[in-house]
Amino acid sequence: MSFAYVDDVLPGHGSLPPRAWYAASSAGSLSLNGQWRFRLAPAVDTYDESFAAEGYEADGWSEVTVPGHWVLQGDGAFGSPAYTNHLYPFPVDPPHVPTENPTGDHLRTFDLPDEWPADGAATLRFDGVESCARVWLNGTDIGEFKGSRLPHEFAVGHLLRPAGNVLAVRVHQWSSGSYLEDQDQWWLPGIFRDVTLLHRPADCALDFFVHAAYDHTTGTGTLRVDSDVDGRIAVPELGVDAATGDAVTVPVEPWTAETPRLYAGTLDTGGERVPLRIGFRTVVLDPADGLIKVNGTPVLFKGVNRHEWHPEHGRALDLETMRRDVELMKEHHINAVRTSHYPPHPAFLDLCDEYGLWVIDECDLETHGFIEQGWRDNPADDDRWTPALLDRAARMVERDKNHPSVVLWSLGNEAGTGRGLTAMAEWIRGRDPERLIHYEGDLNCRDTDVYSRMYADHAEVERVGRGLDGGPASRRALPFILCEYAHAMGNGPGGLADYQRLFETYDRLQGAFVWEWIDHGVKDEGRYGYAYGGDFGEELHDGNFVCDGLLFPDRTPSPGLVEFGKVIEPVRITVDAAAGTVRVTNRYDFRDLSHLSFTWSYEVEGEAVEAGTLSVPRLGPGEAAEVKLPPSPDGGQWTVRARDADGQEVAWGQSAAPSLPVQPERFEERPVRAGRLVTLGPAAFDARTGALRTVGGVEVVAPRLDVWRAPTDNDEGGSWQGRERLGLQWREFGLHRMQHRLDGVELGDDALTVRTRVAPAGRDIGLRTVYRWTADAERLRLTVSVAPEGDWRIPLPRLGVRLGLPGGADAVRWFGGGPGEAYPDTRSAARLGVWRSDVDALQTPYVRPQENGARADVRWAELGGLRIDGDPEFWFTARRWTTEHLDAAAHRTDLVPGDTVWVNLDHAQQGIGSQSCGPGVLPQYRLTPSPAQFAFTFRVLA
Ligand code: IPT
Repeated sequence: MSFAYVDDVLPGHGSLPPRAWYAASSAGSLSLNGQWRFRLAPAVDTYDESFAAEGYEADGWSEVTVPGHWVLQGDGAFGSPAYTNHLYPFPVDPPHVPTENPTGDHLRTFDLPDEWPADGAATLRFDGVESCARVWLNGTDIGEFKGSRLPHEFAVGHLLRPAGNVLAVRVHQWSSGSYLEDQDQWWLPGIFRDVTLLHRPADCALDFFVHAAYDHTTGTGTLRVDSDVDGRIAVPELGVDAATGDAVTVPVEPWTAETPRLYAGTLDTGGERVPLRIGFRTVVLDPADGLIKVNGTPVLFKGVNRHEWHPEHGRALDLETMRRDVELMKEHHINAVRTSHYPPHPAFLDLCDEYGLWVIDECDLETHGFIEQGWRDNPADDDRWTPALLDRAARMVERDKNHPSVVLWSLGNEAGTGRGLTAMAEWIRGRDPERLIHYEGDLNCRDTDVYSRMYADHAEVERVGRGLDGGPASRRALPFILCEYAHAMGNGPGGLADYQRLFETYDRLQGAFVWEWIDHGVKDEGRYGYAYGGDFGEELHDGNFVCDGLLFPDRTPSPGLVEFGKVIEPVRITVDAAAGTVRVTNRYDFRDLSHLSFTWSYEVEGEAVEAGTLSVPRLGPGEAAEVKLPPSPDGGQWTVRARDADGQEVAWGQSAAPSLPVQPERFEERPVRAGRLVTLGPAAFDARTGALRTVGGVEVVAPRLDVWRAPTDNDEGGSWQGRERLGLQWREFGLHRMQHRLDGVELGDDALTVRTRVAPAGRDIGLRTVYRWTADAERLRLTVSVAPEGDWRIPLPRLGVRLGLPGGADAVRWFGGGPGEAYPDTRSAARLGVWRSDVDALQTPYVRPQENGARADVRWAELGGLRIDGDPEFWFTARRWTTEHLDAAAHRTDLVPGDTVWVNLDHAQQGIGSQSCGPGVLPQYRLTPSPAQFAFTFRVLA
């Protein structure tokens, strides 16, 4: 037995040269997906190779589903997933891997279908196996391979027989390839993409390269299909019927992500007809202005980083899940995807062609763990590894080259710098000079066509936009993108709108990709809800850093996605109520607005009183127009919406909120002492403490000052960051254990005044807090005055009061921002209106529980029989557990409803930022302690 291939730096032996992938053709194929016999061994050499021989009886073997990861099957009997961000989960000694190398032997038998032609050739294709596989067919060793998220094909025709074929695949979790696959994700071994047997008739297609350029100056497309096997190309709709290798120029409609026009065609090589979907487009880096242009027009990427994820199946995604991703992206106006950090299932790119998304296709290469040793021994800078790197580059480019959606090739992620990367770039340029090259890890941009960064803060991005970024001159000539920004871990990301303003202001900034699309939570209904790093007892792990997406693991959009969708909406609608006008700006790069219809509504107190349609001139990309609104009385608010032909809202805008009605101070009831109580209007208080007991008969847990929130992942900040980490500092200052000292309860003529000082043990900082209660016969008003004392060097998490209502409180109605959660720097999607919900639905179920669920700009809220009016507007939060419970919870299942509904009425909130892996909260969203006064009026609902 030889296992030298496992830690051999070379990529493999026996496979066919890589070539274009296509979903189907006239040639027959047989899916080998399904149930396979399976046996797991703790080491490469636990079992010999006899299982691959014909006639082997797999007695006592288990089964797994292919495609799939064995660690996600067998209820824990086949090991567990393990999560690390960048640390290798084994000793770093390239190219060696541990003796304890889980090895899964897979076996299946198959018969050829009756209609399978008797003549010869066939190819066995693996679309993805992690991380190293050795393959036998009918007892013959046909080769072995590495490169987990890349296809590998073998010629097997000579080995096939009509029935009883035995396919044996031995998969090793760890191999030299693991050193090249150190992406921030779960380690998930297995045959996780399709296995297919392809009939290869005589004169079948081999590899072919569809070149479909668009000339925007003439409106023509030029098609040339280079094919290893000569044949004919037909595109009936264009009247094209040409030989392979010949160029044909015809008038066409171009392909863009906004207008994904595809032409159906075929490649016919005599023995095989391959359907083509041709999109004509030309991508260049324009030397005149240093911008990435498609069909002559600069593009702005409004992108996401997409890992493949399914909460039960890991990276084994079915077509419906891929389609769901694309549909959700389109619904939220996302126009670009970086396939972080490996080529996706090839069918995903078909969907990108069809629905329209710009794609940065990224190679399956990351060596991030070498950063721990200052990049010494980095495979990306070691000639011995270069063949493996080139193999990966070729497998990606050859597989995906016929997709119009792919506009940039990315060499990989976080692989340092080095000769191997340069070799990849040179090879790619030679093979496909019609696309651009991306790589972020080299600040000198030696191999790339774009200056790409991750997590740069707003100020730096602005400097780059202005061309003040310094660096090598060659880099200054390049366009800029953020291949990662706005780390969407937990609550957030904050600051998206502020970034978008920069991207729209400076041409050189060609957009950005949110990190990342989906939380990689592993479904674990009973125990955790969703598991994250550490939940499987991993030796090394990075906790919930694996849950940092815009979608929850079950693909429910998080508030972050709703915010992102609003920030990047393709039409900007700005309503000026005073001028009676609305300004409509077309923010598409290619489309006019003729597919949209516009309506207005005029709302008073959040309810529409009048509505109508708005006629907006046909605006081309980048154009804007001012449109008159009908005359209206004062005091209301305008909402203008744009909808597509299906009635889907594509954009909206509101006029500035009308000012709050001034409440005349007619709260003249007198507080009266009655035994242990003080009564005041509809309320009763504890006479000793001044604490509110009841209002209009409703028992309450008295409101008192609250500054604490369960720190968000962005409050906590990344451990490696030198930045101010607020979650830690807040605890250090004791903001989670503030003490409330009572300094006096005073009964005045028309007010009950309670004087306090709120401060943490061990510190001299504090908040002088005065509660002034006034009332009329029905209404009770609380005015809170806060004055900070001492040297507050940190912002407050929040500033407001918390009170408790009886647990029966459920239905909620409010007039304010909604329908979803919002914080100072995540509030673009909140629109003013009257909203209804219930307490459970107000919660945002972050995989690791943390502060969530605030509603912005609330003017009044009704809950538990009470109506609360704010003066001024407030942030409203209600939950069935306390902030302390929320703070202590590690998983959703730790949150157990109690018998009180806790309500926070906040005058202010600290922003969210994106410091879980990026910049913190911008200065304008910081809650700096300063004197404040705010009021709430309570009354019982009839
Ligand atoms: C960056 C990685 O490219 C990405 O894979 C992911 O780990 C992300 O961070 C954080 O979630 S690397 C960053 C530590 C600079």
